[in-house]
Amino acid sequence: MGYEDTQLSERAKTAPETLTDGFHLLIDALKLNGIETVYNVPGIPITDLGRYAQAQDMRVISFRHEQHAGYAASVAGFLTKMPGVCMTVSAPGFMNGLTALANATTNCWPMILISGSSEREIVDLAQGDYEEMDQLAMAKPFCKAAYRLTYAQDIGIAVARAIRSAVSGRPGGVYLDIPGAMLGQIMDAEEGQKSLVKVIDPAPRQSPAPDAVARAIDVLKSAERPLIVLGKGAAYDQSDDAIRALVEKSGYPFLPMSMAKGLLPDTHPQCASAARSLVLKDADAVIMVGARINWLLSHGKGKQWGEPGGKRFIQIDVEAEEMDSNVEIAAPLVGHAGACAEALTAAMDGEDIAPPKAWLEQVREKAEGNMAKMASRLKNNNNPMDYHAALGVIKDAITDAPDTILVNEGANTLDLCRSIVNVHKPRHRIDVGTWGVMGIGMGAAIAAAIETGKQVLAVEGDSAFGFCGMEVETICRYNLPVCIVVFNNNGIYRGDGENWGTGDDPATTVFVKDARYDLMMQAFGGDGSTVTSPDELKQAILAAFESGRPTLINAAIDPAAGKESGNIGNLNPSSVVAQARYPQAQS
Ligand code: ADP
Ligand code: TZD
Ligand code: MG
Repeated sequence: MGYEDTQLSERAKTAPETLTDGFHLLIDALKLNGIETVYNVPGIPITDLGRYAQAQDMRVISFRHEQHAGYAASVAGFLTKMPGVCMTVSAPGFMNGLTALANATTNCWPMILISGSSEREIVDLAQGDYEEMDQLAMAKPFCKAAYRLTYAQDIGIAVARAIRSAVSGRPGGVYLDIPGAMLGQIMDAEEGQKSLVKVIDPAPRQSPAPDAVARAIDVLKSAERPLIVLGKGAAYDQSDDAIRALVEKSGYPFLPMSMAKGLLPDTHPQCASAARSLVLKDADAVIMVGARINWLLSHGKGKQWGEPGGKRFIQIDVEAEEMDSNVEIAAPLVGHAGACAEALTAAMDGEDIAPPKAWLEQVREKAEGNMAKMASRLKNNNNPMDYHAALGVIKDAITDAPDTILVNEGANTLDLCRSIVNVHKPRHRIDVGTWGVMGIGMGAAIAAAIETGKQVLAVEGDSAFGFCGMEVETICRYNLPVCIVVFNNNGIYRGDGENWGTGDDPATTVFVKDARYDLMMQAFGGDGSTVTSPDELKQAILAAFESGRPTLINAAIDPAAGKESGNIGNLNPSSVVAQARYPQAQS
């Protein structure tokens, strides 16, 4: 190495154009594989990496905090089926990005966190380098795969490996550690070019075996009350036509999980969202498509699911290990959602799998009844405005502009928006995902705007927004068509909580009353307004869609309208002791 280094250093003085370096090889490797956008926060040792990437015509979106850059990268992964890339500085920046990497892995979204790091020889001897941390070891439990680069000549293969790890099989987060000095290593430009690797077929399509498909058909033949549940893995697969064909050919009612809403329009006649309790309880055969039977579905057990053992499951998932995770799977179909859906649809030909009419009628009747009940609540003119009235306006706005990408987080703001606001197109709803994480909203909104160029409407609880609110500056800086509606009920779940002790501190769940979140947007040159009625909200959203400008609408919501923890209050631990001590405690 020593001899070569001297030679290259000599050449660097006289003919630098014949050389390349770690910075440029990394950029070239990403671009060669179709990655054109990076979400980052600059600093040592990656500031110049971002500059050079921009100079090489990559889109480099700089955030105010790495967590949101990371969330943006993960959402880009969900929307595009290519890993979203986030770049961070060492130790604290890396750790800020790690939450997003873990969240991406939990959601099965492909993402690569590239982080600068300190020199290994100093880290390994714990000699106290600038922002020292053994990042590779730290990252491993939080992602699907983690790699470290030591030599610039390995960048090509490492980036290829990272991309393949992120998108193949069950997608997830990948960590790529780049010690600062590696970026500065130089090598012959031609050799460097040759060292790059273009990933061929990064996520090879997996199809189920014919006998597995036949087993699934057998389950359907004996089903009286079949149901299809669509999850965000199905939405991710981008095989929208195959999923639609499965649903429509079978004629079965379908239930979309929150981010699968829009895969088929929520207004589709077979959509059973408004009869959710009924279909979960009474179905006797359930086809799960890219949806885990996890806490979001009560683990497939309990009252919600009716008689124990009363159901047989067919599960379509790219991850074989997912089968039998919570309940017995009668017919596992391991493969990509589209490939499995196609195989299952084709195998239905000539088989008696049609759903009994009585079941379809029962579901339809229930759904229509529930929708009618809801419709009247959405048109109320209560003062102060409640969630239902405000969401009625949002529902109409999305129906009139179905290309809008809806981002949604909060507790009541999330649960009510999910059930009230219809989504009409695949991958047009992004929310808190499997963890129910707060603070994903601005990263998601920015990624949605950058990756699709579409109008984004982010419906945010005031607490949820607080986790990521500083990114309104990022939205203004890049002049993105993002309209944020903050459902401002003065707090977490409700704005009327009280201190249960004798002190003067506010309750743990309340914020400054009647805060003006709209002024935050104005501070950076965007449009902001406060609204207190459904009509004002409607006008403000229309104006934002019309202008396409960064907008924040501070929507005052009745502080007493929300429920503790929204729809999942039952998950709060409780004790008889606590209930005896605090009469205010909810049982
Ligand atoms: P939801 O929260 O919408 O119910 P989950 O995140 O629980 O969905 O489940 C997504 C499932 O989809 C995961 O088990 C994952 O392995 C699977 N998955 C991811 N991508 C694909 C794909 N392309 N085809 C089939 N399954 C997939
Ligand atoms: N921290 C993180 C990262 N994720 C979380 N889910 C929470 C904390 C706990 N949490 C929820 O689960 S919802 C929520 C918190 C803090 C905020 C709810 O308040 P909101 O919505 O203002 O966003 P509503 O409309 O007032 O219910
Ligand atoms: Mg709130």
